Amino acid sequence: MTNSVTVLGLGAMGTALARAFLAAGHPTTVWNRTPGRSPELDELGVRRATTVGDAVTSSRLVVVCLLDDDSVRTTLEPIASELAGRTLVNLTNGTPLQARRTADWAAQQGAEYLDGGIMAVPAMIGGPDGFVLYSGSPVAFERYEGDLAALARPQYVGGDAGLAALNDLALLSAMYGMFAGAVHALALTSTEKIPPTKFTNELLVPWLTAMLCSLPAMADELENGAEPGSAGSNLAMQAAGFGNLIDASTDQGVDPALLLPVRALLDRAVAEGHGDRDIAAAIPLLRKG
Ligand code: FVH
Repeated sequence: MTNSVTVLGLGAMGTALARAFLAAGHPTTVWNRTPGRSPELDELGVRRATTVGDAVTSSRLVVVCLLDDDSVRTTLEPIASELAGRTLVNLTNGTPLQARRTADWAAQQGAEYLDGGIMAVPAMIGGPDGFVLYSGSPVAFERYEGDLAALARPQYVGGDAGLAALNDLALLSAMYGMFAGAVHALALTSTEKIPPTKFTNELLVPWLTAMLCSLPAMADELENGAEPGSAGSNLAMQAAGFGNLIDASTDQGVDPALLLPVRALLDRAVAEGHGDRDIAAAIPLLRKG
C-alpha cells in the first residue's frame, strides 16, 4: 500500500523528495513558504496546500525539509495541535541537540518523530546511490520504512533522535575535510601549468581512493588500541614531513591556512608522546575533557 505523504519545503531537496514520492505512487501534498515553487511537480500530480495546517492534516506521514532548525520551528509551532497521531520525519540538516529538542516537542504534541540525515544530493534522490540516516521512534521507522525507501536506502541508527544528525555531521566533516584537501591541492598545482583535469583524474582520485583503504585499520586501532611502534607511518615521521606542505604552499603563493590546524594536531600528538603511533593516536586529542 502506498501511504499518502506531505512534504513541507520545496527547495532543491524538498522538490526532489516530492518527485520521488510521486514517482513511487504516493499521493503527495506539498507546502512551501513561497507559493508556486517547482511548477514541474504539478504535471506529476502533486497536490498543493495553501497553508501548513492544510498540508499537515492531509497525511499521517509528514516530511519536513527546510533550510534549518529555526525555519522548522517557526513553520510547525503555529500548527502544533494538528500533529497529534501523525509521524513527523524531519530531514532538515541540524545538530543532535536540535534533533532531541524537536523529538521532545513532537512527543508533547502526540506525534511520532524521526530525525533524518540525507546522505545524497538532490539528483541522487530516488536513485540507488544515496542513503538516508534515521533515528528516533522505532515504531515510526518500522511503519514507514517502506514508504521512505522511495527517497533513498533508509538506514536506522538508533532510538536516540540525535544519532542521525551526529552520524550525518560526522560524515559531512569527513567530506569537507576531503574537499578542503582537494581544493588546496588544486590551488597548489594551478600555480604551475598542470591541467586540473589531468591532475584530478590521473593522480588525485586514484591517490584518495587508495588512501581510503586505510580507514578501517584506523578505526580498528581506535577501537582496540595498537602496540607502540606498530605504525607503518608513524606520527613523528608525518609531523616532520608536514612542514614541507606548508613551506611549498607558501613558496608557491598559496595560503596554507587549511593545513595549519592539521600541523598543530600532529605536533601536539608528537609532543604528548604519540610519535611512534599512527594517525589514530590524534583522535582522542580532539575530544575535550
Ligand atoms: N541540497 C543538498 O545538496 C543538501 C543535501 C543534504 C541535505 N541538505 C539539507 O536539506 C535541507 C534543504 O536543503 P535544500 O537544498 O532544499 O535548500 P534550499 O534549496 O535552499 O531550500 C530551502 C527551503 O527552506 C525554505 N525556508 C527557508 N527559510 C524558511 C523559513 N524561515 N520558513 C519556512 N521555510 C523556509 C525555503 O522556502 P522558500 O525560500 O522557497 O520560501 C525552501 O523551501 C537543508 O537543511 C540542507 O542542509 C540539502
